[in-house]
Amino acid sequence: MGTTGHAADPATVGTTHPLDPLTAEEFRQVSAILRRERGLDELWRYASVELKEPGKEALRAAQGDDATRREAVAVCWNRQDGQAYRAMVSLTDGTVMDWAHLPGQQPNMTVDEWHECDEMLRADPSVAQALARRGVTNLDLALVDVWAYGAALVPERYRGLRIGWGDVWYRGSPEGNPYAHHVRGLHPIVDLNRMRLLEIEDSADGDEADDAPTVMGEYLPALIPTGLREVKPLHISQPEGVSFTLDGHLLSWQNWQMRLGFNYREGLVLHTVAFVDAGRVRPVAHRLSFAEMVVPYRDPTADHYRRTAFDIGEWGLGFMTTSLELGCDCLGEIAYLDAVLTDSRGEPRPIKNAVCIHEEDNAILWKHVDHVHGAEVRRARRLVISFHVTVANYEYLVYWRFYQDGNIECEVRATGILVTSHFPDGHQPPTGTLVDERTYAPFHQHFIVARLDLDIDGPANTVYATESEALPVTEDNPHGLALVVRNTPLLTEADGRQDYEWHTQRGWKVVNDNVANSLGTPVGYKLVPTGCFPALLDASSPVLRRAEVIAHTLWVTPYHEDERWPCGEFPNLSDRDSGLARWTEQNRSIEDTDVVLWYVFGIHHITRPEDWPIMPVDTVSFWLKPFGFFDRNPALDVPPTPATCHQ
Ligand SMILES: [Cu+2]
Repeated sequence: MGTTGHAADPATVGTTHPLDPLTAEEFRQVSAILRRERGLDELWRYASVELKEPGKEALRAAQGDDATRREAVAVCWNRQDGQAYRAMVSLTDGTVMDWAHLPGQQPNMTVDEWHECDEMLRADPSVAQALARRGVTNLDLALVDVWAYGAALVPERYRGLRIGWGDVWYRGSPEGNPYAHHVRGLHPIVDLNRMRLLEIEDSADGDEADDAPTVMGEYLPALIPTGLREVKPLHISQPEGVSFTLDGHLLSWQNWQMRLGFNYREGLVLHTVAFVDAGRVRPVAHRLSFAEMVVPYRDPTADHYRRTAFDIGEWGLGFMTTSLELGCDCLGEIAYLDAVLTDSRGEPRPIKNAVCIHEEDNAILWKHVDHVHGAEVRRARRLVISFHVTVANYEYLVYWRFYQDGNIECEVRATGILVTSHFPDGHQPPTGTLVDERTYAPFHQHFIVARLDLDIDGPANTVYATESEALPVTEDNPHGLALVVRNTPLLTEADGRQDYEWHTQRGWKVVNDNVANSLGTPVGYKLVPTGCFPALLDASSPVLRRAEVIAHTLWVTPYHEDERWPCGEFPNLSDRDSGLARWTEQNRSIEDTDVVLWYVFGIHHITRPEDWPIMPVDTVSFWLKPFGFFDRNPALDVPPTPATCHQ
């Protein structure tokens, strides 16, 4: 990761902190070491290479020798025998420290396989014939989008292979939307290791060419049926520069400080988030990231029943991160971070402008109008750290926002192109919305699992479920007005499995019972559960078996270095997850210890006609709000801007 933009200090770029992501040179070293020591040749693919982040102890002793050691973890597999391995590589010593066989595991899908598979299939005569039967003869307009399988749905004859299933799409014109026209009932099944077609499922019955509806699936200005409306220019100007500083990967703004990381799977990672309170650095979070995203399509028809994407575990938010453009994606005075990852040969693959850092005006922070003094008002400003991910047809835009009053907001916007398919004359399937002529968009859900390793004023924290309760009408409460709050400590991992409860307005406070504010109450942060929804899945559903995490809104575990992936390390072709549901069977104590919260939120996507042909952003978020972390409003010292806002 390198830095560009206004805020980076060129003098400090390149200084290595133990949490800095691997550099292009370090990725090259990893593949060179594995080539030399393990004979990795062109038969092998790399699924992932990432920094082995130092554990908490090592970080605390960051002045010591251990903290400066650089280590990487690589997952790779041999395409000939399909066997996967995890390598621990010491960059400091130039050696392989550990080489572990991973029998029966399929590492994540790679971008290279996605492209190679599309090319291979479009060159295959049987795909061409199937398309010709449907009137599509220009293969340059076709796209085959390969998806990962869940083990339960893999035909018996292909068990154990690294297989994928494909959807076929075509553009209406060379510049047209690649996902505008779905080819119904045509699904190639592929062996990704041999990169060959195993079979084509083709339900074409008769003349399918006449069957395709006329749809308007375009969004480019030249292709839409209307002209463009007028808007006047809007400029954001910070003539004296920004209020944040970016020193290497260390970001500081308005009492906040944190380190920015990036990897193939989580994309952006926020490390060691702290609030500087009257000169004291007070930890809030050790590490914040997205650990999984599960997207089951809720349509049992032949075209959609396999559509259960694990966008993080199967594909990787980092791998799917796209470059941001000034003035288009981020407006104003922007600092960018570049990222670097690897391709499936282990070669560095840079992503220019991967992460955007900027300040935004956010209307009012606080205000009061007094009849003597008049109005006293402060404008709110927030620091936004964002990255954009394109997963085939869909975009996810991730925004972490830090506020002057200690709030943290995590927002996700989904946009891009809906999966649609058409249906014959007659009734449309009941599990989607009609969006165009004989074209429907299946209902689906996006479950995002945020991994929140909070350290509220230190690692020893307890999570409390906090609920409101109306007391019954009694002599002391004659009007039934009394409202009390019940705080229930979650003591074990079984307690830590929590669901949202509307009737009690349940939320969760992460409290350090060992540290009190000046009011004498323990300091805490509250997870405000917005954007959550129930799984609505039968217990026997294969996707629930692979992603038990989505059955609850919140899980709490004691911190363990190896517990990172809630649906298991390798969800690709998984049968049952080996993540949160398994770890929490131990029912470990989560009281007064270093806890990790796994918050499940996202979009229950009941598709709309307005989501077609390109979807305006659907926005969800959750908040972490200080609750007794400060003694009073911590933003009293925010100055009036401009000064005339002060009477
Ligand atoms: Cu959606």
